[in-house]
Amino acid sequence: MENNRRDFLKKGALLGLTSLGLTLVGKTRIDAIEDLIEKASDGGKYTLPALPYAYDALEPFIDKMTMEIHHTKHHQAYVDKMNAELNNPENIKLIGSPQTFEAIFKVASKVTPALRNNAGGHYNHSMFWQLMKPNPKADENKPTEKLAQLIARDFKSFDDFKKEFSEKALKIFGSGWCWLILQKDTLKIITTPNQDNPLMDNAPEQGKPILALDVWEHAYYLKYQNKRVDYINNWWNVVNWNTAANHLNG
Ligand code: MN3
Repeated sequence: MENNRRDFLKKGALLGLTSLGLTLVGKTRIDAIEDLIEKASDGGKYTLPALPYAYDALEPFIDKMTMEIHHTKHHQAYVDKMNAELNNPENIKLIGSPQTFEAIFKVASKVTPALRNNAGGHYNHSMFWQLMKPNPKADENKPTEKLAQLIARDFKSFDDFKKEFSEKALKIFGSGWCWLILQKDTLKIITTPNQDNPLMDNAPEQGKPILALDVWEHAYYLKYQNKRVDYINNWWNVVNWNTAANHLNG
């Protein structure tokens, strides 16, 4: 964050105008996860980013009620609890200032479990919303250009990649996430439990997140009940490959 912007936010906080300051300075929609990271905070608070589409926009693959509850209840709760935990002296000492995601994830194994879970929850969901889009031509939904080439190089073909990703997502025991990550120059598929992610110091393998899938039951249970496999198969129709491609360069 630029100094003048940070000062502005600080002054806003002093005047009790933090949320107004963030609204005026920030974007109403995040185009990239970096925009969200930038909201981190010398006295500011994290806020729930707006969805980049309507709650019913991903129908029939993901239903309106699931999206609305997932965004306004689950994601909002992660944001609120993250903000609360950032005031915990134990966390303040470990993270330093500013309290960016990068700074938090670097010491994820040491901060309070509540901060690790809720900061992960806020980051992962903010990324997840951007990685989906309404798609009238769902059956043509594929990565293009550089990302398509890297997937073909590291997984043989797009179909092989989809198969491996879907199988790993299906096998996660309980709640967690499936990720496509860039590790050095290689694409890999990994999974994490709970709200952990590949940027955390405790991740089974670290790398830059390219694609993410939430397989918590709250992401699909209303429509698909116990059939996680149907949710995963349908989710491919709404993947936003442009966002994923942008993560390669981001
Ligand atoms: Mn979720």
